[in-house]
Amino acid sequence: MPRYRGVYVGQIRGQAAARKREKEVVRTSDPATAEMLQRAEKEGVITAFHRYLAQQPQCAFGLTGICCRICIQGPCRVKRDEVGSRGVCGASDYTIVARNVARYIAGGASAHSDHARHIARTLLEVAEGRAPDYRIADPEKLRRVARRVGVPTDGKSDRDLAKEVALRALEEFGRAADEPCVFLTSTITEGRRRKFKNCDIVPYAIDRSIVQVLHGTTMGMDADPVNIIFTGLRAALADYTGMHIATDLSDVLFGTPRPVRTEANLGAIDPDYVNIATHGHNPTLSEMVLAAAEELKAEAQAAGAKGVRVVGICCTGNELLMRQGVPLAANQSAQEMAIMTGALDAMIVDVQCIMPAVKTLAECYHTRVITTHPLAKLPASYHVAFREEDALASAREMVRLAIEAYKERDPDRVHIPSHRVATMAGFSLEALLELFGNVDRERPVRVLTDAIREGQLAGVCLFAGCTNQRVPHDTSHLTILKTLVENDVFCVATGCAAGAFARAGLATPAAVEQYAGEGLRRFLGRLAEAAGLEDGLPLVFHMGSCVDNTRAADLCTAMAEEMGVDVPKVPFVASAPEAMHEKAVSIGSWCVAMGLPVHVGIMPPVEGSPLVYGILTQIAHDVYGGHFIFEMEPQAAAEKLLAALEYRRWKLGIHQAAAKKFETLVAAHW
Ligand code: SF4
Ligand code: MSK
Repeated sequence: MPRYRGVYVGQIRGQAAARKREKEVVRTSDPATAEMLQRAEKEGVITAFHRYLAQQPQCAFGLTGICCRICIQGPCRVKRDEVGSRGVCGASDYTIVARNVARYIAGGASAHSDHARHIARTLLEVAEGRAPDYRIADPEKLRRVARRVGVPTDGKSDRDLAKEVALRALEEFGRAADEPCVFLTSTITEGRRRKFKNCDIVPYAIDRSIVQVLHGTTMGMDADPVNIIFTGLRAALADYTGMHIATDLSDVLFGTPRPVRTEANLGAIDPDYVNIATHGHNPTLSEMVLAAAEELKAEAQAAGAKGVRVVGICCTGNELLMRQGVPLAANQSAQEMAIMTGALDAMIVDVQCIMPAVKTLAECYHTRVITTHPLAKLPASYHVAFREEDALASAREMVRLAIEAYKERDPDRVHIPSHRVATMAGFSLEALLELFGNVDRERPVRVLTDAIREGQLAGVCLFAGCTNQRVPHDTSHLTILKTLVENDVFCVATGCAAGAFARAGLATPAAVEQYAGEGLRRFLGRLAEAAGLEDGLPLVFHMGSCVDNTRAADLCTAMAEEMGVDVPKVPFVASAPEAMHEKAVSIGSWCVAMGLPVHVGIMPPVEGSPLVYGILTQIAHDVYGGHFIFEMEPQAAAEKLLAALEYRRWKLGIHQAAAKKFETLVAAHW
């Protein structure tokens, strides 16, 4: 068995596929989005699908990462066909590409961790009695998190403990001492702790790790691509730390998700109701909007509606879907379609992935776009400053703006696609372990690892990530998922990838019948039977928003510990078929550092440097046991992911046999 199977080693494929992309506007697998795009064409409405085409051809220097704008002697471009071509300061292709990648990671880490800081500060305010509209919804999780991060729990009230945990979390952002971030070190294997220490990529403080990237990549600093990437990986692990804080403390405040059944897609918008879409990422806002919507039902009825209906877009949609069963209307690329239904009365946004275009588009309808965060305002939109101390009052103000807008709705302009499918969600790690625990209460993860060892399952794949106009919307997600499940891979998903599966009806038991291979079908059937679920389980398990990827990382860590190996030996892969955001670069990078093969279905701007390309696809594997697989063609990507799983299963078998034969665990280490 070769070290790699497939052709991805050292292969630079160029942007040929991207250049040959289809030129038509309707580039989506989602029937609701397709219907709205056809309508857009008819009505002359401009969407991201149009703007992407208008941007073509995009600059080849930018696409391959060899454009530097770090100082104002630039922009400098390295010309690939000119030997010795350098930036004005002498920076070569590998320095420029590596610096750009590291800055992507820092951008992603800043977004996730600032989100986390917001949640931690909210928990502190709750503990100190300054945010009366919130409560500690999961005190058990609070105690579990406290014990994990070294906060003694005995004899403490929930509020006292919440205060200590919130302060411990806030310490992670700006600790002065050189002590590792505990939300990282308490959730990874011993092997990973050692590896990160030996490679000197342990973050001591989140903010500091991000600053180190910005400092190390400013003009006249680090020119060594390996060192730059390692500095970037430290920020990526800081990103992981922030994400873990965000997920842990959101569960404490709003409840740890449990399985829910609901529906998804644009058809969830109901013309008889005042419709509000919450869009962005942070549950501190969307949970309050949902509460205010229920409270103001009578006011909506007085305005002639049946009530107020909340739907979700992007990841705050995933948060509400996971905990409250609120229907998910759209993912990132389809956010404008919700406004185009003509029945959306307000879009309430907080942070990240909100296209500035939504405000422009809303001008053509009656929709109120309401911004809420000091860092994310849209010119000429409504702004209601959201403060935790009077959260419900702020949320009521927003819902009332929606009710006012409803009165201006033009029924002749309402066009809601009928597509609306059943979906299941709410599979936090705790919920998954409970499911496995019905088969083996003592060692729940063993149910999964045994199924892999016995050949019933081929491994686990985490689908993470966004949607990206460079490829047809949702298409790569669906193609790769269908191929993997047919080959008995247990699949979990987060973010807009999970949104794609939900809206395509794949997060359902019916999809298991249609697409799952024999082994996966038997595995899911056994779990459903043990849990007494007559309707069965979904084909793919929705684990939350993009900030919740640490739930899946924790599953992988639990598998490694159950199997007695480090992560690089676990048959676990990750795929971001339509990666878009800086956050996706950051997540992919920490997944690689954790030891996972990570497929990315959009070529990031790294091809300008064969050296950096090699670091990401090969050297990373030598050092961390994880590496990137850049593959734009979804069927080929699925085959490469299957090959990576097969390789790990094969290697695991050899090591386990050697460990047994020679009675040594030496072989268990990477
Ligand atoms: Fe050009 Fe160097 Fe300035 Fe970058 S840092 S813009 S390569 S002079
Ligand atoms: S919203 S970061 S497009 S997953 Fe989280 Fe979706 Fe990616 Fe934004």
